[in-house]
Parts: sequence; C-alpha cells; structure tokens
Amino acid sequence: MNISSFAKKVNLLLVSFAFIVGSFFLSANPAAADTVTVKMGSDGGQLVFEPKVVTIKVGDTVKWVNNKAFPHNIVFDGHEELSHKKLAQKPKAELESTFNEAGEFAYYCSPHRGAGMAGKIIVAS
Ligand SMILES: [Cu+2]
Repeated sequence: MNISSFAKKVNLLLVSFAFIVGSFFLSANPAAADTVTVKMGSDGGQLVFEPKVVTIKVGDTVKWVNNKAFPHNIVFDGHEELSHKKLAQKPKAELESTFNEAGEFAYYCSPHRGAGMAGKIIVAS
C-alpha cells in the first residue's frame, strides 16, 4: 500500500466515524414535543372540531383555537386536567392541553354536544 491510498483509507475511516458519532447524537436526542392545532368551528361555520380526530405522541400539546360559531369549550369526561370548561368567548381564543399518557381521549363542546361537536385525541406512546 502506498502513502496516497493509505491516506484515502484513513480519510474514509474518519468520515465514517464522524457519521456514526453524528447519527448517535441524532438518535439519542429525544423527539421534540409538537403542538397540534384544532379549529373550534369550521371555516364554513359548522359546529365541528377540525380535524375531528388527531393523533399525537406522549408529551405533545393540542391547541384549540376559537374559529367560528363560538362560544365553545373542551370537556374530557373523567379528565378534569385536560378539560377547559369555561367557555371561550373571544375570536382566536386559545385553549391548550398537554397529553402525558398514551390512550384515546374523547371530548366534546358542551353547548354544541347535541349538534355533534365532538372529537378525539389519540395519544401514541
Ligand atoms: Cu362548540
């Protein structure tokens, strides 16, 4: 082996090493928590959550934004800590809940429950 090909091999080794170390740090870094937005009331004024079903991961936050046909609220039966029972009156008012356990969490808007204003948050582990 001459000097030049030896240098190329060392160089390749260093590049591979840097790549392995780099990917280790990427995978060791836990996925950052996300915030997903759900509209309260469709743009067309329908009494729905949009999107109706949202899938997130543990540690993520759902932000509900007053869009149309308010006031609205957020009620998770049996989960006071996730609920926002006080009616959101103002345009663009925001309500937030962070989901720290996996599972399926159904909720509704109490003034519009009869009209079918309900949704579900699926929290994947
Ligand atoms: Cu509502």
